[in-house]
Amino acid sequence: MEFSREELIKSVSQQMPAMRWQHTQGVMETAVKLAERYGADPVKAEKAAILHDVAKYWPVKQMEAVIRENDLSKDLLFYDKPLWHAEVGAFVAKRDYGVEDPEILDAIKYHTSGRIGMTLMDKVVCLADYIEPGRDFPGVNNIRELANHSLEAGLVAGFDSTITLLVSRRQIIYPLTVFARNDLIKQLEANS
Ligand code: DGI
Ligand code: FE
Ligand code: FE
Repeated sequence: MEFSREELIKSVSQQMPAMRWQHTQGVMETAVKLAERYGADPVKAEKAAILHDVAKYWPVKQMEAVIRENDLSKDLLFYDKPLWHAEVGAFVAKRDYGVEDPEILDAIKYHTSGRIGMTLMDKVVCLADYIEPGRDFPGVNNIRELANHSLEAGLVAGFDSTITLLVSRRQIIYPLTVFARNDLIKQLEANS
């Protein structure tokens, strides 16, 4: 069954603390704006935004089981747990919320890491996650500014901030994040 917008909002909001739901509402609003600005489908962008962090508060063991028992990237298990909710979220969107649209499912799946060849929808959701009004981290206003002109330039700055943070903490970087960043720079160079 497909959920209506209202049913989706009701169910997803109950699965997270109020703060995280507030973040999700910010991502919804920002994803719709970016979709309108850059020619993506705003209804689909909002739906992906509603669901993007649906698995954020799942117990680690439960996420691990879903990754092991289903067709999800097994290499995730070797990398930081904060990455897992993205692929698990896409799985949940399909299994529990009846979402079939690959554009929406991929935007959820790649919202944390990005990927090579990000679709317009992937870019809209990932960038909205970085710049929604509730976000406050060093450089966020610069990313907001860039996002007015270019999805790709905004995303490169977003991934740079994540990678810089991970490096400063001596944390492991998920290779897909680096591939996504490099690919976006290639796209910017190709269009300059
Ligand atoms: O779920 P959100 O907090 O809204 O944002 P997100 O889905 O972008 O998750 C960001 C978290 O993932 C942040 O705490 C950093 C962490 N993370 C760990 N390793 C990596 C990583 N993020 C990326 N992009 N790449 C990594 O290698
Ligand atoms: Fe997330
Ligand atoms: Fe998020």
